[in-house]
Amino acid sequence: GQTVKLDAYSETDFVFESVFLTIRLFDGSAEIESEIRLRRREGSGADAPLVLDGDELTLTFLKLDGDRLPDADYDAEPGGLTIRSLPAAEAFTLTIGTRIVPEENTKLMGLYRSNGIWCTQCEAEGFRRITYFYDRPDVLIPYKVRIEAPKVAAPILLSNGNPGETGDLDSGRHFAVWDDPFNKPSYLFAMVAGDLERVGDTFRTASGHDVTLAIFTDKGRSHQAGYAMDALKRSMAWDERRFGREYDLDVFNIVAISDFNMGAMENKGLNVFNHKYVLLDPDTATDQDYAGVETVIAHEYFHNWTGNRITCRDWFQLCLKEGLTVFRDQEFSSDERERTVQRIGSVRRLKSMQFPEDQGPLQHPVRPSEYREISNFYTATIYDKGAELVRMIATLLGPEDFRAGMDLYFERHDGDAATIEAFVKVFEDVAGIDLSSFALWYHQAGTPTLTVTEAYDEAEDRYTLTLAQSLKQGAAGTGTKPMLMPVKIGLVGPNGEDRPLNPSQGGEIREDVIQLSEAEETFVFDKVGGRPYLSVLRDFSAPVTLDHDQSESDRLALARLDPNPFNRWRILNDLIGERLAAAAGGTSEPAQNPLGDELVTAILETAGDDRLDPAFRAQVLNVPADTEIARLIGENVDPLRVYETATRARKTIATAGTQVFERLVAAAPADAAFSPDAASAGKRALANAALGFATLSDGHPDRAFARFEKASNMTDRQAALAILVFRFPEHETTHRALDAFYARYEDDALVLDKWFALQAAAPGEDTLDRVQKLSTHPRFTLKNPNRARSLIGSFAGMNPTAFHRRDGRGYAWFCERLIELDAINPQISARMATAFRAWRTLESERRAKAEDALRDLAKLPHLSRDLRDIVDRTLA
Ligand code: HT7
Ligand code: ZN
Repeated sequence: GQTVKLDAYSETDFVFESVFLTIRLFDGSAEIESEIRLRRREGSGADAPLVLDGDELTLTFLKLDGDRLPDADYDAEPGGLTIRSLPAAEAFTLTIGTRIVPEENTKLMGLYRSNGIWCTQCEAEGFRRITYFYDRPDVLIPYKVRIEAPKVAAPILLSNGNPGETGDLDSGRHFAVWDDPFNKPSYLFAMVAGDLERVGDTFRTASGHDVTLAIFTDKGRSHQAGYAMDALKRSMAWDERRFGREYDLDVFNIVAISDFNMGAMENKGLNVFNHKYVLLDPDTATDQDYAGVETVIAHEYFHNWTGNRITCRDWFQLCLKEGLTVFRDQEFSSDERERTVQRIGSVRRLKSMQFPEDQGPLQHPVRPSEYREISNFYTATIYDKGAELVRMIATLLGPEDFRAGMDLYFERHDGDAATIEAFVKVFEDVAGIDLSSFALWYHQAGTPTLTVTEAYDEAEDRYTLTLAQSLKQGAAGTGTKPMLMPVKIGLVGPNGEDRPLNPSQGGEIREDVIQLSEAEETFVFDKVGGRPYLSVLRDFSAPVTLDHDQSESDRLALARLDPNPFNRWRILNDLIGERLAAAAGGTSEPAQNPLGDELVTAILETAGDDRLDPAFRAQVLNVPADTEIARLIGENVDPLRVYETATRARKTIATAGTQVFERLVAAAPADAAFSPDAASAGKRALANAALGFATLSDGHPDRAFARFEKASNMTDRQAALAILVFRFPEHETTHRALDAFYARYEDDALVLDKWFALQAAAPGEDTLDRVQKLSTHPRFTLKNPNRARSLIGSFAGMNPTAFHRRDGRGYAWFCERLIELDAINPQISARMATAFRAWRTLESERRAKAEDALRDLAKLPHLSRDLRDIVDRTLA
C-alpha cells in the first residue's frame, strides 16, 4: 500500500459547494444519487481532472449539469473516479449514481446492515464506500439528504441535521428529507433506517433553545436507554458550564447498533453507537459498563464542538479532536464522579495501553507525519497521550488562561478544518508565552524519563532538588530534545503538611508546578524546617516514566501522609510494580513474599481505613496487571513467571489481611439494592476486591459461588463469576456457575460477550483448549466485532499466560483466527494483531515462536492493508 505523508498536503483542485444525496434502500441493494455543486479552484490548472475517492464502488451513471457524460470523459474504477474536460471557471453540477450491497458489507465501513437496520460508519474513509467523493476532512459543505425505503422494514429514517419533509411513495415505500445547515466533512455524514424503538426527552440550552433528544434502539431494548439519556443531558449542561458550549441543532439523535467497529461515532446531530455504550440495566451491566456509557456518551457529545464545529485539516491532525475530546470527557467524569479515582483510572489506562505502544514497534508521535492505513492510528497514543498533552497545557497555564485559550480556539476556528499548530497558538496568544518547546510533545514519540535527585543539608536546613529529563530514540525515529513539562510537587512535613515552595535558586514555582524545560534543572530550598518527604509528579502531571531513587521508608511515609491522594495511590502502586518486576524478572526462585512485609502492611492499612473513599481503597488493592509488570521488566519476560509471582504476592496480601477482608466482605451484603452512582460503585468495587482476596486465602470456591447466586446486580455477579473462573477454572462449582449464567443470558448478546470474555481471560496455559472449544460454540461468530473481541481479543490481549504459551500453540491458533477475521473485517483483525506488540521483550523461546508466527503472517499474499501494516511495523 501507499504511504500518505503529512508534507504532501495540498488543497483540492475543485471546490465543493454543497451536496444533495438521495439514498434508495432495497432489500439486497442500495442506489445512491449524489448531486454535487462544485467549481474549479482558482489557481488550479484549467485542465486538471477531478479525481474522486471510491472504494469497492460500482458507477451506475454520471451526469454533468443534467446530461450524461461521454464515456471518453471519465474513468470509473471501484477505487476511484477521474473526470476530464470539466468547465474551467463557472460552477456546475455533477450527478453521480452508484449501487452498493449493504448486506455484503462485512467491513462495517460505509453503508451496511446490522440486525436488519441500515446504518453508516464513515470515519475515517467510509464515505467513499457509498459514493465517489472528495473523502477528506478539509472539504466542508452543507448536506441535504433524502432517504427512500420500505415502510415496514424501515419506519424510522434518520440523517444529520434537522428533519424536513416526509411522505409516502408507491409500493409500500416512504421518504424523509434531512437538512444539515452546518458545513461538514464527509466523515461526519450518517444515515440510519430501520424498525427502531425510540426514547425521547428535551433539553433547554442556556440561551433558551429547546432541543429534542432521542435514543433509538432495537425493538424491546428502549427501557435500557434511560441512563444514557441522563448522561447526555448532564453532558450538555456540563459543556455549557465548563466551556460555554451550547448545542446548535433542533434535534440530537443517538442510535444503538449491535455490529460496530469501535465505541461510537460523533456524526453531526446523529451519533451512532455500539449498543454496548447505550444499553444498560443493573441486571445486565456492571458499574464499569455504567461508567463506560457515561464516558462515551459525553465524549461523542463533546465532539460537536471539538471535532465537528472545528474539525481536522487532514488525518495527521487526528489528536486535535480526539486528544482534546478525551481530555474533555475525563474532566466531565472527574466533575461528575470523584476526581482522584478518575485520575487513577486514566493513568492506569495510559500506562497499560499507551506506554507499551510508545515503547514498542508500533510507536508513533501524537501527531504522526505518515501512515499507510489511517484506521490503525486510532490509538492510545492519539487518544490518551493526546489528552495528556492538553492536560499539560491546562496545568502549565492554570485554569483561567486555559479557559481563555479554549474560548479563543472556538472563536478563532469555528467552521475550520484546523491544525495542531493553530491549537497551540491560541494558548501562546492568550498567555503571551512561547510554547515551541512544549509543541515537541506532538512530534517526538516515546515516553520521557524524569530523573529525580534530592539532597538535604541538615546543618543548613537546605533541601536541593534536581530534575532531569531524557528521551530515548525509538521505533518512530523522531527527535529527543528536552520538552517543556509541568512537574507538580510538594515538600511534605512529618504531619502531612505541605511546606511553602519558595526556592532560593532555580526559579519561581507557580502554585505547586515546576515548569521544567531544560535537560536538567536544580532547585534549592532554604530553611525548609527539617528534611521533607518529596511528593513528585502529583496527579501524574506529565506522561513520563519516573526514575526516583526514594527510600522505602520515605515512600511508605508518603503513602500515609501525602496531602495529594493521587500520589498516595501512585507510590503504593509503583512500589508493588517494582517489587513484582524485580522478583519476576530474575532467574532465581522468587521470594515467598516478593512485596516485603512493610509494603503489605501499608496496603492493608489503606485498604482497611474506613475514613478513605472505598473506590480509592479498591484501586490500592488492584495490583498492577501482568502486562504492566512485564513492561517494567522490559526484556526476557516469562509471562507465566510474572503471573505466578503476582499470584504469590496476592496470596501474601490475602493471608496477612484475612481479618480486613472478612470485615469488608461482611460489610457488603450480596443482595443490597443497586444504585449506579460512583459512591455505591466504589463500595461494590472494594467488597468484590476483598472477596477475591478472601477466596485466595480460604482456597475454595464456596463463598464466591454463594455470592454469585445471591447477587442482586451484574457487578457483583460478574465479580464472583470471575473469581470462580480465574481461580478454579476446572472446578465443578465453576461449571455450574457458568452454565447458570449462560442459561440466564444466552439471548442477551452483550451479557453473553462477558461469558466468552471471562473464560478467555482465565490465566493458565490450559485456557487455550477451552477457548478453542468456545470458538466452535453455536453462539460464537467472527462477524460481530463485540463477539470476536470477547473471545479472540480477550484471549490475545488479556491473557498473557495462555496467548504466550511456551509451545507457541497460542500464537498458531490466534493467527488462524486472525486470517479468517481479516477476510471479514480488516479493522478488527488489525487491531487484534497489536497483541504481538511486545514480542521482542519475551524470553528467547517464546520470542522465536512469536517471530515465526508474525513472519508466516507477513508471507501471506492476501492480507488486508490494515493487517499488513500492523504486521510489518511490528516486525520492523
Ligand atoms: N471518532 C470516532 C472514530 C470511529 C472510527 C474510526 C475508524 C473506524 C471506525 C470508527 N468508529 C468511530 C470515535 C470517537 O473517537 O469518538
Ligand atoms: Zn472521539
